[in-house]
Amino acid sequence: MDLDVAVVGAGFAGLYLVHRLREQGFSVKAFDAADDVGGTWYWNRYPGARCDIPTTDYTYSFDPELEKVWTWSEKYATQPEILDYLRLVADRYDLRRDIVFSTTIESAVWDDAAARWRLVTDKGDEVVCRHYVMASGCLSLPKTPDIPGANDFAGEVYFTGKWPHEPVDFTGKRVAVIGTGSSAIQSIPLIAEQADELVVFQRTPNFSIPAHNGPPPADRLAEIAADRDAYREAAKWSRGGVPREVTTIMGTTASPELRRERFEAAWEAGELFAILGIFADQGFNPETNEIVSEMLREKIREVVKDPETADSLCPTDYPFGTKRPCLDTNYFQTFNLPHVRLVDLRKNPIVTIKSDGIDTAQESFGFDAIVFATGFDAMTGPLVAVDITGRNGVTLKEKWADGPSTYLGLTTVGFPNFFAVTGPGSPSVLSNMTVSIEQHVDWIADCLTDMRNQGFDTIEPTPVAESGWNQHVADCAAITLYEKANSWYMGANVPGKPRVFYPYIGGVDSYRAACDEVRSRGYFGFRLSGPVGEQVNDGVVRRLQPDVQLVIETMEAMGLPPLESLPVDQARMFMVMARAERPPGPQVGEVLDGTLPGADGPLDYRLYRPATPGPHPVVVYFHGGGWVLGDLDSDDPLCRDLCAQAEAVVVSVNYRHAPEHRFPAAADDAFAAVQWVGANMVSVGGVPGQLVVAGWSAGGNIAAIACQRARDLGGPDICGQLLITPVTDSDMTRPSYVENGDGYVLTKGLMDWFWNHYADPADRTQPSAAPLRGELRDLPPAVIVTGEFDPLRDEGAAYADALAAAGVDVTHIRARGHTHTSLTMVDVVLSGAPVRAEIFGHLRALFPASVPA
Ligand code: NA7
Repeated sequence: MDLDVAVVGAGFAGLYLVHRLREQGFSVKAFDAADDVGGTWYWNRYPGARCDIPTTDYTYSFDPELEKVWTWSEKYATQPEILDYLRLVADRYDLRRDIVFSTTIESAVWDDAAARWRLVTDKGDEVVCRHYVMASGCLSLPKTPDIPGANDFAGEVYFTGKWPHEPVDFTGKRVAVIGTGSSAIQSIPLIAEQADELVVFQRTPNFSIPAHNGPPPADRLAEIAADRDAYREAAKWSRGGVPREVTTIMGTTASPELRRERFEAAWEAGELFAILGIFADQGFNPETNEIVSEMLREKIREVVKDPETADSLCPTDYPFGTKRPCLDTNYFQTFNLPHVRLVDLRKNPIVTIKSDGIDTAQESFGFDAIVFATGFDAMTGPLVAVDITGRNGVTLKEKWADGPSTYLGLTTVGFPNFFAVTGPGSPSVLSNMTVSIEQHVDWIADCLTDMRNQGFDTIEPTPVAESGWNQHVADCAAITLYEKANSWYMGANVPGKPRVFYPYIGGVDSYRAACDEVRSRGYFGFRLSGPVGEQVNDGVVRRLQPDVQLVIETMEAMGLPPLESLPVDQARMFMVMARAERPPGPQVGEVLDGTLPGADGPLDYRLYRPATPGPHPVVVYFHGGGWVLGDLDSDDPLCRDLCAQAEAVVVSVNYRHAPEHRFPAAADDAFAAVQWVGANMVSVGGVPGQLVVAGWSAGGNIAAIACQRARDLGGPDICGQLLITPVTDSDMTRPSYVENGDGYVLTKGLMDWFWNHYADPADRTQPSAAPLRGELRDLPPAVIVTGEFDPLRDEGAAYADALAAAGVDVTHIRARGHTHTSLTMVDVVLSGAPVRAEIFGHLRALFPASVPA
């Protein structure tokens, strides 16, 4: 067999691949170990098996006519109904003639000379193909039982993921169910209806909400009927693959009444995306997550009568949503039945399975049947189960020994013309699978068609693109709570599996945009070759931190006028309005407002004192805002964070602003303030000798200048300077101005506006405006922070380099994926938190050890 494309799997993905690729004129065959279509829905025939996305959405959308000939009977259809649907699809598009059933692909080797894959089946047949697509599903390789004695049981053994085709009857039997994941939670109530005795062995309790199953919701059906195309399109551009309004309500700031109202509404909806999206911050903020978790636990306690059982069934050691929540029908109620028991393996672990039952540490149980509902080697398991050898003889299993590495979750370096549908690093299991599958299949079909049209026959991602994507996938996960759970999303359910976050949490919408962009930029990040030669458009498709990107997109969507187009008073008003809803920043011990003498009259300051007993080191801080905007409130959350994390008294000074007070008023005030604090260290609660001068942006500019003046004009002694994305020069021709001059909040136009308000062109090259042009020897040790997407990046870096060249001790922190402003957005841009922790760690190191009195 010599094919254009060989596909592994005949489930949702494989079926659509065969259809789509055949339509595009490719020769294609799919191979499946089963004797019929269905994939997941072929194997998972356990009692109660249903989808957990409403079936109105868990459906193909590629053909409107198909939607007319099929009607789902329930909100969450059963496995037999979904399998019937897939059989209908196979018949309707005559797919079976290109599917080879009862056949497993055991190995695949890339033949570089022929630019083809050579596959071998379990029957020993060879299949040669140009492209090889694994459409083998994310949850298709059941986990091998990792319990001692698992093979010794002489009674009936069942795996939920490989359930027999003939009916199983538990009537009159003593049955064990091991596991309390989705499969167990769906099957337990039905097994309990038959069994004489049912014992559920639970390692980790799961959150579950009632599915409220029944006919498909009328409102959803009406919405689809009204405009099917718009509905399906909205699904494609939604976060999870089901159209939903995304809330901006934060759990921490919502009133108790609003929290309850939103929770009960989601509970009534009985949908995963509803319960996972009650509050905007529940997936990020542990406090909000705990609010939701506790309401869910209350529901469990309301149902389960035995308090000890209820207690065991309440998850307490991972945030809600970080293990996939379940939908159930009478799951918790089942534990009130007299013949059903829960064994909490944390209190009473399994010692061994034996021929006639299970021994735990405290008890011996006899059983007639054991049901293993122990889950899957998820996502990577089915891919590395095939012996896939790429270029240079490296297998996929070897390459992924420390965790998967993909470009877009679709492709991987070293494996040309190899594609994985819903692979690791794609939204896959975190999304409505059918929407993600269609998107992947369409992308692959478009890609192969483009290649054929353009005369390429091989495609492979570049190492740069792949490592960039891996980084982006990790960045997206890092700001969520997912990494706190021992879930199969983290590979934690399979002993020895690398602990990384396997799927992509950035959203179906963002993901689709990235894939579309890759294609529209000439297969950006891919190497293509063929008779026409070679094409490489190398690069990283997503370099901004995901939350920074979200902030930028949100601001763009608001269509705000550029600040530089506004008169100064309106720009200031806008800044005040923009911060109305922002989180307040961390608690500190005390906040006091006062005045200190500036260069030309009193200046307001705000003092933040840590909660710990003083005295403390002192940081004099100058806010950002281009010498024109900003005040004591503008940088308040950042000052709190600085105070709390560096355990320092922070004196934030409101210097005079331009255009009312032009150059060098701000710099003069900054130096006066530093002198005053230096002279009043003890009275502000500071340790003499432990004074750091700090600032952000224009505040970093005047902080740097104050350090130069203190050196030249007799003090005070300054032990360090912290300059966060500072203005150090007036030269706007450096590459970062070209690369980042537009689109990253602080623009070149805005910087022009600031400079014009602040200083005459002739003054801008003086060291009091451009500290980079000053004398740099004998300055205090510096921590300098630059943002990758900041127009000021290169002048900040130039200052770090110049200080180092002048013999000053410098730590330069390059904030990857950050802009000029993003690090200051405390509790909004969560990816800034680890960077600030690093900054404040270095800041603490600037303080000399205090001399005991
Ligand atoms: P899951 O969700 O992985 O659940 C498997 C369950 O089995 C889970 O409770 C596991 O506990 C438990 N388990 C696994 N190994 C053991 C051992 N050795 N001892 C005791 N208990 C064990 O798989 P499902 O099939 O239920 O659901 C998979 C997905 O399909 C689901 O998320 C939906 O998307 C549909 P653990 O939590 O690992 O401690």
